[in-house]
Amino acid sequence: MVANDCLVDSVLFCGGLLCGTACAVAGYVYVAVINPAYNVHGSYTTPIVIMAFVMGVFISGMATTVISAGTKAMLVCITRDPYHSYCADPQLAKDLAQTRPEVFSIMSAASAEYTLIKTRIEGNVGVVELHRPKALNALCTDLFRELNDALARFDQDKNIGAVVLTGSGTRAFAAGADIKEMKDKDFVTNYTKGFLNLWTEQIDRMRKPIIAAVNGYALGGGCELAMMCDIIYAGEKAVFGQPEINLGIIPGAGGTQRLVHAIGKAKAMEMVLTGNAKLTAKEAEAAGLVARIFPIESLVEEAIKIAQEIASKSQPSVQMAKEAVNAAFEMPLSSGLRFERRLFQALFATKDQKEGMAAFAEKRKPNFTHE
Ligand code: CO8
Repeated sequence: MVANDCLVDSVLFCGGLLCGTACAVAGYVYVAVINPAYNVHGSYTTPIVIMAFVMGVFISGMATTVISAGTKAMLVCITRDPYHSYCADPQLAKDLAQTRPEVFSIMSAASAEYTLIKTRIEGNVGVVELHRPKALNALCTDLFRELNDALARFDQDKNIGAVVLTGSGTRAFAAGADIKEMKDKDFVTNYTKGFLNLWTEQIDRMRKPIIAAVNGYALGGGCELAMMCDIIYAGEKAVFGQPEINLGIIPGAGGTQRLVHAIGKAKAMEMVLTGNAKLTAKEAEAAGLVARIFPIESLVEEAIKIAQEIASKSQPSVQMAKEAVNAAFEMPLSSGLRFERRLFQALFATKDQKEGMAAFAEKRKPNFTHE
């Protein structure tokens, strides 16, 4: 960025000088050649040339503001990298991307720089891999900063219809929150700084579906992170557990709530109170926590395939369907049914509903435009 900024500013500075010189030459030509009668004593030449130069620089200065903004915006579009081509302070840009994701909506997460996660795009699907293999992808503040940033960008990217979240390697999705980072925390700081709030805010407000592909351990915060997603697929060796009680704490991001909804009170209570009762992939599937099990080597590929299928549908319908299903956790049945009915009725205002039904009647595939 700094390099690009310097380049842009140098070009504009030279442009200013050139513009000033051109005006000075024009002034000289006017008083000395075109209209010498105006300057009979020759005494106006120097002041007029100087004034013309100053005016030229001033005019180019005003133009600079406009051109500079335009040029830098163009650089963002071309390089698709606002952290390093747009803003002089990459950390500031990252903070801004987190608090104001819409500012970076033209950018894709696939081109951003991360160290604790890896991202890529496969067709219309954004893929995020938690990447701390030596710590079994333990979840720390910096990892969540990157994860939230990537998710916000995928949510803003209109070419992305769904996201797959997985862990690097085959041993772990995530072995929980980073115990070494957490061990010295205290109540007052946790409370006043809202520990965990920032971690979970972005994933909670995602409009697009997220599929968790759980390849190995999903323990503590890892299990909770998987449950924050909309669908969980498991590799054959996946293990789900809430071992927090063994550390003198309890689950803090859904382990006592979402788990109960997913597998019922008895199993959830056993897992949370003993910390040692874990679910294998098969048990998790039987209990309803996991939608399907795949061989470990094809897990992510299969998850991406299903995410691509979801991404190929009308995005307004997919997002409303997600909202309606999630409402079942929050609302009494009668309110949930009313909410569902309103969304159902509203979808008849979309072009995709017309297209979907016309395509069925004409025996062809629908071409959704997400409008
Ligand atoms: N935090 C930090 N480091 C970890 C974690 C963790 N949660 N889990 C594993 N590691 C590290 C180990 O310290 C070890 O590092 P090193 O090589 O430097 O010593 C490395 O990963 C490999 O681990 P092990 O040698 O222990 O590997 P094993 O195969 O012997 O055991 C286990 C694997 C069973 C997963 C074991 O590592 C373990 O029990 N880990 C801790 C699991 C746990 O207690 N998780 C819950 C943490 S508390 C929590 O998650 C609170 C949730 C808060 C909300 C979060 C919101 C999203």
